[in-house]
Amino acid sequence: MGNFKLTSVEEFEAATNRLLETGAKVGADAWQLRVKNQTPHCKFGEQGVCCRICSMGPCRITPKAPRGICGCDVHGIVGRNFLRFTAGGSATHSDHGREICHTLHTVSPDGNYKVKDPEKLIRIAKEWGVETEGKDIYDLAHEMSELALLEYGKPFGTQRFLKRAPKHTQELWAKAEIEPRAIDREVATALHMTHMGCSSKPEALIRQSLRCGLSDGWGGSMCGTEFSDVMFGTPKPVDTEANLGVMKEDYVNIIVHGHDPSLSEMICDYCEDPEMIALAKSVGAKGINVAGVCCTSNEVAMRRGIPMAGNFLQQENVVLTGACEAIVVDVQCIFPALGPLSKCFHTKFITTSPIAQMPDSDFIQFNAETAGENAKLIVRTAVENFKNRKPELVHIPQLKQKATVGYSVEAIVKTLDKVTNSQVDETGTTKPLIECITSGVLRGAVAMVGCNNPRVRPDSAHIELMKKLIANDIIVVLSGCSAQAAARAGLMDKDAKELCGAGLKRVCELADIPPVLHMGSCVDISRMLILASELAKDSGLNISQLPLVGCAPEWMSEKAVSIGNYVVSTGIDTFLGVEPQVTGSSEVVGLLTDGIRDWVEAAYTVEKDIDKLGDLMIQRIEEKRAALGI
Ligand code: BF8
Ligand code: SF4
Repeated sequence: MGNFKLTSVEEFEAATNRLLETGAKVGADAWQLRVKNQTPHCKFGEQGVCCRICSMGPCRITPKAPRGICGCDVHGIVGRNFLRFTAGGSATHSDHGREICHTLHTVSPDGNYKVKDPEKLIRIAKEWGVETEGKDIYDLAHEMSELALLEYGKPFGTQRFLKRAPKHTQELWAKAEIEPRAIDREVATALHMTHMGCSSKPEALIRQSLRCGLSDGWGGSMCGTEFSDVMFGTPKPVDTEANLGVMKEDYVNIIVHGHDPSLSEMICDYCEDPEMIALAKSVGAKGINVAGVCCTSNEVAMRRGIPMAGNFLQQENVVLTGACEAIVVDVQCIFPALGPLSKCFHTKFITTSPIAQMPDSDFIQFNAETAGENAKLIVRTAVENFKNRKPELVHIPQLKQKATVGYSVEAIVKTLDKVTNSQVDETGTTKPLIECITSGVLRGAVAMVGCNNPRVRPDSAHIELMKKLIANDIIVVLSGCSAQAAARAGLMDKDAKELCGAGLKRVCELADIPPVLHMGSCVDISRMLILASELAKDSGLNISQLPLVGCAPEWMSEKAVSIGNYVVSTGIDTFLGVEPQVTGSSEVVGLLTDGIRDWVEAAYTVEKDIDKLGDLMIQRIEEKRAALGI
C-alpha cells in the first residue's frame, strides 16, 4: 500500500480555517459567515410554497390561506416553482452548449480554434446523416456547427441525439410525451406554462420538467460535450494533482474558474507562451502556474492535466491564499463575493463574459474571434500583478493528492477492452464491464455528480459515500464538484484501490484505473447517459434494469435539478442528499419520488442522512441484481 493516505475532511477544514484567519486580518467576508446571517432560511421558500409570478402576490400558502389570490393551490405553486427551477438549469447548460457550437463555427486551420478530433466529428456527422466523403474537415465542422445550432430552435421534430438512446427508452419518452423538441422551445414552454393563469396541474408541470431536463441532457449539454471534444480533444487518462497545494508560492498563479473551455483552453495555451513565461521571470517569478476551480477545472484537467485547486466552496480559498494573481472566470457558479474579496488582496478578479458581469471585477470581454488577443491580455494582466503581492498575506496550505482523470466513454471502453481483449481496436464495447457486473466481481455502478452546499458538511457526503460504495465493490463515475472532492481526498489516486472490496480492487489492478473515474464537468453528464445507453444496448437490457443509480449528495444549483430530471427520465434512479424545494406539496413529492416511475421507470429518493443514503443506493443496486437473477 506504500504511503497512500486519504486527505480527510478534517484536514480540508483545518486548511480552510487557517485561510479564514488571513481573511479576518484583512476584513474579508466569507461564505461561512454569510451562512450564519442567512440561517434559519425562509420556510415558505424551503417548501416551495411562495408564488411571485404576478403582482397580485406574492402569495404564500399556509393552512389558513390554502389558495393564492388567483385560486392556485399549493400543488400548482410548488409544481410551477419546480418547473421554473428546471428551466433555469436547462437554459444555463444549453446556452453553454450553444456557445461551444458558435465557437465550432470559427474553427480554421490557422485560427484560434482547430479541429483536434476529426474522427469524432465525422462520427457525429454520419450519425446525423451528413455527407462526409471528400469533404474538407473544416467545412464539415462549419456545417455541423450550423446543424447543431438549429437543434436549439428548429420548428419541427425532436432532438437528434435522442436516437443514441436504446429503442425502449425512446419509446417510453414518446409514450409519456416528453421527447424534447427544440432546446429553446422546452425552456420557453416551461416559462409559458408557469405564467400566471396557465398550468397549475402538477402532473403537467412535472411532465414538462422532465422534458425540459431532457432537452438539456440529450440536447444542449450533449452538444456542449461532443463539440468540445471535437475542438479540444476527447479526454484520455492523464495524471494531475488536486487541492490548494497545487498553487505555487514562487510562481504567478492564475486560477481559471467557471465552465466554458473556449476561454480556459486559450488561457492555458498562453500560460505556456515563451513570451509570457519570460515576462513572468522578468517580474521575479519562476514561471506561470495555472490551476482550475469548478467545472472549468474539470475541463482542463481532463484534457491537459492542469491541476485542480478546488471545487465550488473552495473558490474563496484560492484568493485567501494571498498568492492568486488572477482569478479568471466565464460563466456559472461564480460567487459575486469574489469581487469584494479580491479587493482585500492584490488579486485581479477578471470577468470575461457578458453573461456573468459582476461588481468589483476587471471586465475583459472574451470572444471566439479575438480569443488569442483576449487570452494574452488576461495572462499579461496576471503576470504584471505578481509584484503587487503582499508577502505577509501569503499562505498556501500544503495539501494535495495525485489523481488520474480523463475517463470519457471512449477512454473507459478502450481501457476495459485492453484488459479482456489482446487485440485492442477502436471499436470496443462495454461488454467487459457488463461481464464484471454479471459475474458479481462488481456489484454495480453509481454516477455521482453535483455541487457542494453548506447545508451539508462540504465534501464529506461525496467522500464518505464514495468510500462506502467502493468498499462494496461498486464502481463510481464522477463529474462536476463531486469529481473534485474525490480528487482532493485522494480517491482518484490509483493506490486508492486499497480501499475497495476484493472485486473492484482486482478490476482496478487489471485495468490500471482508480476506483472512481473522472468523467468530466457537469455538461459531461451527457457522457454518463451515453455510457448507460451503451451498457443497455450491449447487455440487451433496459437502462432501468441495470444495477446503476445516480446520486447528487450535496447539490445546490438549478442546473443540478435539470440534470436530476434528465437522469431520472433516462431510467436511472436518482438519490439526493439535499431536499428539493417541493416539500410543501404532497402531490409533487409523490410524483417525483414515485409517480414518474410509471412514465420513465425511475424516480427520486431523498435522504439527508448520508449513511442511510448510501445504504439505500446499495439496496437499490442489489434489488436490480436480484430482479435479473445475477
Ligand atoms: O456545473 S457541480 S457547483 S461547478 S453546478 Fe457548479 Fe454544482 Fe460545481 Fe459545474 Ni455543476
Ligand atoms: Fe398569487 Fe396566483 Fe399571482 Fe401566484 S399567480 S402570485 S398565486 S395571484
